[in-house]
Amino acid sequence: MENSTKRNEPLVTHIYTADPSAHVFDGRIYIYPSHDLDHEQVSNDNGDQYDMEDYHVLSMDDELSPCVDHGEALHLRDIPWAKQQLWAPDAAFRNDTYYLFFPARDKNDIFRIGAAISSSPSGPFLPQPNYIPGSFSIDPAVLVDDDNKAYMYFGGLWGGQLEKWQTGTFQQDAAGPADHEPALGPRVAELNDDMLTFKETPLEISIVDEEGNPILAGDEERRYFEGPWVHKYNGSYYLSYSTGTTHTIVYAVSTNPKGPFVFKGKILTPVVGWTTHHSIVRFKEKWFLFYHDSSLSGGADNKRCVKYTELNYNDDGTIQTIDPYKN
Ligand code: FUB
Repeated sequence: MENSTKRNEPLVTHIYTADPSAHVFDGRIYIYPSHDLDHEQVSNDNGDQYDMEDYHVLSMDDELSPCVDHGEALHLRDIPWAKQQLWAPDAAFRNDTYYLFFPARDKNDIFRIGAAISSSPSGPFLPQPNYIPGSFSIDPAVLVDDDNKAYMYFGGLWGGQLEKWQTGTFQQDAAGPADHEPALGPRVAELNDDMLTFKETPLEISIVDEEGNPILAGDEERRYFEGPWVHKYNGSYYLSYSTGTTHTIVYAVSTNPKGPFVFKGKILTPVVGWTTHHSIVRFKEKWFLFYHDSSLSGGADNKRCVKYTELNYNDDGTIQTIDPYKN
């Protein structure tokens, strides 16, 4: 008999999984994670230890019900433009089609974002022959808004190469802003109706404090690092992300899907392992945080496991901070 899923425990233990993007499709929770390989790797700042080659889709009937692995949904060998490193994916449903969005290094070692399509939320997904024109960096997250407009959020520092795109073209040796300068923001681009191309040149999102001042690059407790996710709650847009070097999931709020977003606070305290990456989804009147840590491998940065827990709001719309290791 399959085991039921428990809060704050790995959804699956037969493979390593990370970077969960959760969605409700057809009344079921689908999770689109990275699939970490069981490789011994030395960690470096370029993220070479994250050498993933395929994606598996997971799903659950309900909270606490067994988590099903639907098997390989897309493999690197079938993506014509991609060379290596299938990092954090996301999925969306529109036009009666399921779309899988994913970053990978192209043949020139530049991270791009690709799309693949399926008639089923569990795949298999058929990749497009080329990456999305004008895409770069990592960690796509797609919001299909209530008016049916779709926005892709993306970008990540260090191995994710966002620093190299400050001029709009790839600059191999570009460094990030100085500590006293505004931090780099994630990018957002509205998608065309085909969901396979950008409607516009990606825009840099501004994240500001309560006084409207930009969060600075040296403010590592609050500045954007990677892993954007946008959800709506009571009509406001919540942008949540990883702070990278300080290992926290934080969030900022806006009335506009393109910002500016006002920084609010912490969602998730640091987890076991260097990276932290999450998604937020509503299911049957409850809100859930899907996240990962490295507990299943005893702390190996590149062997992570996806977990979930409930997320709660205060009356003023702020999110209660979660420490996943405390009851
Ligand atoms: O899994 C590879 C990378 O690690 C992701 O793209 C980042 O968000 C971080 O979790």
